[in-house]
Amino acid sequence: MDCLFCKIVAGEIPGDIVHTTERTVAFRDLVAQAPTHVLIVPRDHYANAAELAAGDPVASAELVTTAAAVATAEGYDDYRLVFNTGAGAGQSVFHTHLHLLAGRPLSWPPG
Ligand code: DGP
Repeated sequence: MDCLFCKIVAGEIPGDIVHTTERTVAFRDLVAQAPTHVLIVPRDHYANAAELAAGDPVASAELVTTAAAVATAEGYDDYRLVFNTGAGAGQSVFHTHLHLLAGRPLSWPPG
């Protein structure tokens, strides 16, 4: 399967990896939208958050606990977690990824 994030997980292409767990890998977003912008992905390929939650609920929960650990490690109590699902909502890579954004004021609603 030609999947960018599978290749980062496998070490086939470089990623700025900041944290790993049994089921997840966290690496910095190439197009950072905040001082901390990290993507947390499952090691296994699922197209989106709902498919991951249905197929591997333990890994799904681990995305969130990994994001919290990264936020804490970077010194943030306040942060935003985002799953874009579908091209119309801004998803461009179809391997589940949780965006962790922190380090600047985050307005609501998002754009
Ligand atoms: P989304 O638009 O929600 O599918 O998020 C995909 C993110 O992936 C986007 O914020 C940019 C990031 N991205 C795209 N290509 C690469 C890459 O090669 N390396 C890294 N680290 N991030 C990437």
